[in-house]
Amino acid sequence: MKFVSIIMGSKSDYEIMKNCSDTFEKFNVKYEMIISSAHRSPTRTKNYMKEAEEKGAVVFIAAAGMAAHLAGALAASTTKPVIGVPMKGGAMDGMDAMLSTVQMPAGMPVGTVALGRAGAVNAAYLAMQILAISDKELAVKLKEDRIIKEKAVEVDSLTIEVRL
Ligand code: RP5
Repeated sequence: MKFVSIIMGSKSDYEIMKNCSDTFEKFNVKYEMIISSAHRSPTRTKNYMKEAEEKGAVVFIAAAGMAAHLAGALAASTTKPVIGVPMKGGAMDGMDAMLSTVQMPAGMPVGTVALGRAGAVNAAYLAMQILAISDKELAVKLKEDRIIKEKAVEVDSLTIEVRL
């Protein structure tokens, strides 16, 4: 069973990361979601990651704020793709998490997405695009979703459009 694993550093990350799991629900993609911290529960994080890989996790999504080391810590112990979602909050409102997540050393990638809701949603889309390489049905769903989004732009425009 292939699935995506979502790990967040704190319950305070859940409100944003629900946008990630909701996106998987919308596309009927299997996922697991847990809270585990690189700093507060390093053993739980390490053990979960090993178990998840054994069970079939093919992509990991890690969300953390402040000195955000969760995605990097996961990337250190797997060659599966790791997507990092920096969380807003703290004294620097996410700039610290964004730099901590994105600035990985060469050879240890973390695909870092945006801060906030867009990042949580895009983490799911990026994971699905990875899965869709070997899942034709999902690839079709993602293409259909793009068409829906494109049409929505035109529909939205029509409600306010002014042209000469
Ligand atoms: C990080 O510290 C968590 O991912 C969270 O974004 C941030 C603050 O955590 P809490 O103090 O709200 O639990 O590890």
